Amino acid sequence: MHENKVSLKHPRATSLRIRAKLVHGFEIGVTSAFGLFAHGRGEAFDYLIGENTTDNAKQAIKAAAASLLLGQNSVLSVNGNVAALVPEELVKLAKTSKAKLEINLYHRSKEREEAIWKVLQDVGAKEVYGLDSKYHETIPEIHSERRIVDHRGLFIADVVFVPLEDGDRTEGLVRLGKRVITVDLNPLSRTAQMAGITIVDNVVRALPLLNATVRKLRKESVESLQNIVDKFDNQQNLSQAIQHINRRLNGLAKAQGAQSAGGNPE
Ligand code: PTJ
Repeated sequence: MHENKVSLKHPRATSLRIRAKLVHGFEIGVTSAFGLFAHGRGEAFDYLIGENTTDNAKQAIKAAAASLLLGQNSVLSVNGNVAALVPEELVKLAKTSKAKLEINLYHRSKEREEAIWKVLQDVGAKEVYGLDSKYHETIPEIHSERRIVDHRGLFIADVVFVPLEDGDRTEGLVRLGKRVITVDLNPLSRTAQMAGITIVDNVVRALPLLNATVRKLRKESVESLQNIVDKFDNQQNLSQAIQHINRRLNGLAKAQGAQSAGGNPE
């Protein structure tokens, strides 16, 4: 079903429209079948979070914006899920933060790379790295297909934005000394735990906010941007994300209990 066919009156219209975008991405060869599973896991966490951008996510977004602006060589890594969900926002972010775009897939295939490149081109991307094998370089620290990176992009990057990432690559990139920023609805995932900055939010809500924040911070001095990054503590932020879920579930459990008439009627 195309996203426009989802009735806006449906109580879960937003969630269904996001699903429809991913299914469309799958049908045109952009998203992998594994990407649909990954989305299901994300959806479950979003349900627990309350499908809203939390204060701790906003703090992480601010630190991410400052970090991208500070990077000498910031690279936004594009996979099949983000290409289906937020292609325009990614291309905008590359422009506003002067970052490069690189297609880097876990379930790598030439066909998917080409399909993603087309989606990015359709929304205004002029240059995308990762496609030309002439520039391919292998990072031994990474074991998946993601170890093949572009010499002009991820290989030399100091700041890398890797939304919806797998734990192995995050670990590998951190080991290489890169500043890793991720978006992950699961605060317990290995990626969320390993990254330098984890935005615990749905990528469809986080990206527009990240773009707006980059635009707001663009004129700030290097010192002031550095101050924002230095003040950010990812472990504390993740702890707040987990506490948020905890509080929310406690509140819901109490409200549920209050509905009880007392005892199980025979
Ligand atoms: O396109 P490819 O081949 O590069 O593959 C992309 C996927 C996402 C399939 C690949 O990176 C993968 O397998 O990722 P994981 O290890 O399943 O991790 C994805 C993480 O993203 C999980 O922790 C999910 O909870 C989270 N997630 C899923 N959907 C969203 C999300 N986080 C934010 N926003 C979402 N919409």
